[in-house]
Amino acid sequence: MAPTLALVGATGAVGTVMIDIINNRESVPWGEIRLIASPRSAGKKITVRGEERTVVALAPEAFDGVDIAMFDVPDEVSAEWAPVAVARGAVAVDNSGAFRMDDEVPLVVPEVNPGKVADRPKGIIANPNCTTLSMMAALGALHREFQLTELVIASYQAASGAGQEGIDQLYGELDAVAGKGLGARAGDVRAAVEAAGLSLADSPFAGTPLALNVVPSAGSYKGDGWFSEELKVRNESRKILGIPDLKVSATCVRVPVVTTHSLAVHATFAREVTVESAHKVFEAQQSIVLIDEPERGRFPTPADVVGGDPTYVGRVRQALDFPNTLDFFVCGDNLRKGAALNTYEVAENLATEF
Ligand code: 2RA
Repeated sequence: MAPTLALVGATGAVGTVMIDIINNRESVPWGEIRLIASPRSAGKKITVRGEERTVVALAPEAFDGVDIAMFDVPDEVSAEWAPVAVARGAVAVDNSGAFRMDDEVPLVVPEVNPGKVADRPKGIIANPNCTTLSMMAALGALHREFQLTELVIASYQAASGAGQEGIDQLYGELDAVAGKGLGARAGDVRAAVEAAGLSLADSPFAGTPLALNVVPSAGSYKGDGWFSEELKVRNESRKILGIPDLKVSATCVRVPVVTTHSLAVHATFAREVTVESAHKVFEAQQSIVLIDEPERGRFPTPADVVGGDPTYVGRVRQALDFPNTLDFFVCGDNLRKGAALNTYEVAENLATEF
C-alpha cells in the first residue's frame, strides 16, 4: 500500500513551501497526505494535489497510520513530538536543530550521504541547517573527487532564515529608509527605522538595522566570539561529509536579501584540483547549476535564482596563494533546498521502503 505522509508544521513558512513542492512534483508516492499543525491552525483548509485537506491539531493520535512524518517546527516542538510520531510507528524526518548532532540520528543530504538513512536507531533522520545545506551539494561533489581537508566560508544569509518575522522586519525597514538618501551618515538608517516605529530591540537581527546594512551575527551567541550558525556550519559539515576532524572556520553574516543564502567558499583538498576539473564535477551533478562566466557578468545572485531548487555555483577560481584550494560562490534558496526540499527528498527516498 502507498505510504501515508504527514507534514507537521503545515501552515508555517517552510511548511507552505513544502506543500508547493508536493503540489508541483510530477508524481508522488503517497497514499494519504496528512497536514498537522498547532491547535491554533487546526481546521484550516489547504489544497494538496487538487484535493482540499483539513489541517489537524498536533496530538499523539494524529500520527496513527502515518509511515513518514516530516517536521518543520521549532526545535522544542520537534524534540517533544518526533519521538511521539516514532512511538506511533512513523519514521520522522526533522528539519529542526533538535537532533542534528545526535550520534544516533543521521544528518542526510541525498546527493552526499543517502545511505545514512538506513542507520536510524531512533527512527529519526535530521535535515541540516539551511546555511550548511546551501553549499553541501557542491562540497560533497568536490569532496568525492578531491578529498576535502579544510573549509573556510563567509555566509551572506537572507532575512527569511529568521522566518516570517525576519521577512516582515526587512520589508518594514526598507519602507522606512526608501527614497530618503540615507546611508552616508553613521546612525541615520537606525534613526529612520526607529522613527518609523519599528522596534530594533525586538528585531531578529541583533538590535541592528538590516536595511542598507550587513549584520555579522546569525543565530544565537554561543560564547568565545562564535554565533550558533557558525558552529552549525562546522559541526554539520563534518558529520555530513564524514570527516570528523575537518578544519572549518565560518563567519556568518545577515544581508538585506529576502530569500536565498549565499556563501563564499574557500575549500582545500588533498588532491590537485583545477578550475576545469571542478567545472566538470559541478556539471556532472544534476542538482547543481554552474553559472561561471565572470567576464560576461554571469554568476549566481539571490535575486536571479530565488525560488529555484538547485545549488547555483559560480566564481570558481584556483586560490592564488593556496595550493589545492578553490574559491567559489554558491547560492541556494534557504526555504527550498535549504529546508523543505531536502526534507522532502529524504522522505521521498524513504517511501521506497514501504
Ligand atoms: C538562518 N540558518 O538563516 C538559519 C535558519 N535555519 O537564520
